[in-house]
Amino acid sequence: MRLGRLLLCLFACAIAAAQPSVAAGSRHRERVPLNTGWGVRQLPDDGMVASQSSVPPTLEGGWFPATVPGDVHLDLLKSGKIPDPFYRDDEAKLQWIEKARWEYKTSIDATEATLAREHVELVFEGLDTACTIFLNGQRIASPDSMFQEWRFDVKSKLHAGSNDLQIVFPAPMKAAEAVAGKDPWLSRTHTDPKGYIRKAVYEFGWDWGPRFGTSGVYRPAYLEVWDSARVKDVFVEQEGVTTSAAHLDVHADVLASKETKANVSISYGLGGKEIQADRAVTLAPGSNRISFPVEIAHPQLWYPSGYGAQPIYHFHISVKEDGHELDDKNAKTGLRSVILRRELDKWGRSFEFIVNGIPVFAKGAAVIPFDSFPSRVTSEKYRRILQSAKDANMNMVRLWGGGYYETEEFYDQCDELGLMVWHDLMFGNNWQPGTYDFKQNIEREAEYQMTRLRNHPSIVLWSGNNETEELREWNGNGDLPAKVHEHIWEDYLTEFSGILARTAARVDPQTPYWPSSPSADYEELSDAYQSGDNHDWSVWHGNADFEEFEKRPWRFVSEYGFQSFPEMKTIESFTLPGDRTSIFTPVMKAHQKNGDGNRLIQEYMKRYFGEPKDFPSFLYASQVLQAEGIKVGAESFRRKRPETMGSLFWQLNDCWPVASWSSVDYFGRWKALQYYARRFYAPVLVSPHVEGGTLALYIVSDKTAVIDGTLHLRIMDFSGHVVKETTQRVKIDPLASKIYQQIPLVELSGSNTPDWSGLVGVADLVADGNKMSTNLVYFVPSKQIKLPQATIATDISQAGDGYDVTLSSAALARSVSVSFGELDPQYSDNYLDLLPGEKKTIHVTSKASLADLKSQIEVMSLVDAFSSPAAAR
Ligand code: BMA
Repeated sequence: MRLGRLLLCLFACAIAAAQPSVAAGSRHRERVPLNTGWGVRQLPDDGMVASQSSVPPTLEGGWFPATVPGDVHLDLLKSGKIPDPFYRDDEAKLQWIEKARWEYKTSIDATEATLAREHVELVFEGLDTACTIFLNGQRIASPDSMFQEWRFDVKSKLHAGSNDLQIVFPAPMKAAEAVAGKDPWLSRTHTDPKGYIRKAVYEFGWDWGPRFGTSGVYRPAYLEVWDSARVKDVFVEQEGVTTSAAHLDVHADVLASKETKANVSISYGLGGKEIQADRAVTLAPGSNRISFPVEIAHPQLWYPSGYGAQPIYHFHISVKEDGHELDDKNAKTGLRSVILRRELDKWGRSFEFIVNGIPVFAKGAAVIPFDSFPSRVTSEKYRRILQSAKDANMNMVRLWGGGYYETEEFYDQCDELGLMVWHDLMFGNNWQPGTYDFKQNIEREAEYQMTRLRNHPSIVLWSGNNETEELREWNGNGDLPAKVHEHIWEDYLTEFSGILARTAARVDPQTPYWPSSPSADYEELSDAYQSGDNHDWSVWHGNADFEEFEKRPWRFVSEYGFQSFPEMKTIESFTLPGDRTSIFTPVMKAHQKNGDGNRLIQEYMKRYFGEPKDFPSFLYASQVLQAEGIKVGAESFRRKRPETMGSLFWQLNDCWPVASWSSVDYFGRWKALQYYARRFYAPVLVSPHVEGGTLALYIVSDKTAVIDGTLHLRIMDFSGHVVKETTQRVKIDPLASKIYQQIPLVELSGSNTPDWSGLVGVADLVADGNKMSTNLVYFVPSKQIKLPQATIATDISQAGDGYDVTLSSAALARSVSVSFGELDPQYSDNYLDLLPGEKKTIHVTSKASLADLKSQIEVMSLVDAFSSPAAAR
């Protein structure tokens, strides 16, 4: 018996053993996971795409183990057939995988009990992407979207015992081109063929991500059996929610295969069981909606982080026939009201999220896929990144439109952490096809995803796409013949302001819909009239100075950014020593996906700081540069409240180890920007700003109540000599930004010929004895600041689950970073400014010994990164 067939039998036996079976005599809906015994092999390129072949491949052998959920890159890696795709420049060597055809195979052990059930359905929650499914050699279907559930009635195609399930994945681009080829407009619109299959576009490479066009069963697969009726969905529609009452409609969508006399019961509450009700119904064949009106007096409301708690109410629906439970389903949600307020005002039309009646200034960042290989993202990874967002005082993340719809785990954590989700639909930076099939496909996708996700209180906006409306102005579309351009635009409007907007209104009426990011909903804009959200790429892509952010009249900034390198430990994960001699080595450039990005970082470095003395210093200084740049933007946008009501910088996370705009790297290590974000997104921020020959001390408060505090200003030189000091009692307005003190510069220096390059302003805001915010301001451009050499003393002592590292310096030390060589602890803070003579303590969570920490501690401040103080200027 040839090896291939032997391997297959081995798989089959393993399956029979492993596959749980349907309980005999049960009438309850059941699932039989299909996540064991999978094999995968490469198929010869037959030049055909799967949808054209109605018979499964018959050739022998070539199988190796596969994991479901998973994908072919990870299966090849696990079988040692390829090196780590992220290592050095191996990405380029692995492009053959995307160009190959792959076949996945397992067998389904169908028991008598399974086949005795009225309905036996084969369900795939996520197939990446275009493929053909065969069961016992029979073609079942040819899915073409990774964003929909695929469910097939297979009862008649199964027989008792072992059944062969095969899935053939053609090369993704081949499949896409085959579909594109059928579009009569393609030759005129030149629409990118990859848009014709609904696959996460980042897999084809992005300006922060590698190209790994993978294939596989990337979400759970199972058999689902049921009788008479099953609960498709439970939707908790929030008709009206205030602090005094919540008016809900709990809809149970029940699919019945025949007329069924049933009893539907509901129980709900914070604990899920407090209140019960039930009703006798006659289910008609097909989909039935049974709705329970629910009134909750003085509900506990769900608030974004920083405004309150995130209580979750639980709901349970059960459907019984003759006392037998046919199916039951849980649902949970947080009670809140969300409005996207867009009202005319002196700046144009506002763009603000009103949650439970509170105008919330959105503070956050964009989230991209957590890994190049979606199926291997763990809940720990979600936790590390999303908890990092909350710990940095963020209250919103924007799920960017070039990735994929996330797992329940992601949204559950956002619900729990109070992170609002601006949810792009998965359309990124490309004109989309306008074919009838495509429009049907995306409507099904939106219906499925919005139904799946609508109970998550964290989702506060559905946004049609990323930067596709914006394409109208650039990307050469202007060169297309007017008729073609008009046709593309008509399709765009039909899809993003028609089909998807209507689907959102029908499926999730309480969540606002926005056609695109950025967009002004097609309003004419001018400097005097601003509306909608903006992607401000004047800095970085526009090569402008950071100060450019301060000139912007935006209503809501949903993207702006600057790049940096990750820290040495992350760089070491994909390089050899020889790769780490310069940021321009081939391997370092292979981990920079934004073209000449490394040169742009260097150019800004010279513009603001100078040339770092070596490779490690460049890494460090790039992070400080990024953090200082984004700080200018974030503080300016917050000072502009209520004209500006949102700041979401690009980007929070990485999908692999890379130089990028992220603030937290692929391994979850915080960059300087994340520590800065915690400060510039603080609930109450003192933001000193030099403007109009004065120093204006703004205080921005996201608090809902007035705060009594003390504003303390010291102007000092870099050895701590204070030349001017003021203290002022302040009553801080809630939910507002205001100047609380403004002093002409001439009054600040305490000298007629001040050397501003040697002075710093320190603003402290204290309330109830706590320092709410501290911020420094310089009076000359960064490059002219005469930073002194600073000797930083460290004292490490055991404390709690780690150590306290206390830092002090006789001279001002900017952006002091503490690290510990090979050790990889977590830090309560880092990249902080040390004022002369003032101690600062960082708590380090680590299991290492005190001796290890003492021997490996490394402290660097900005001046140290440059060969001499002058160089830091
Ligand atoms: C915007 C984003 C992303 C991109 C980023 C940086 O375009 O929407 O597509 O990665 O800028 O260039």
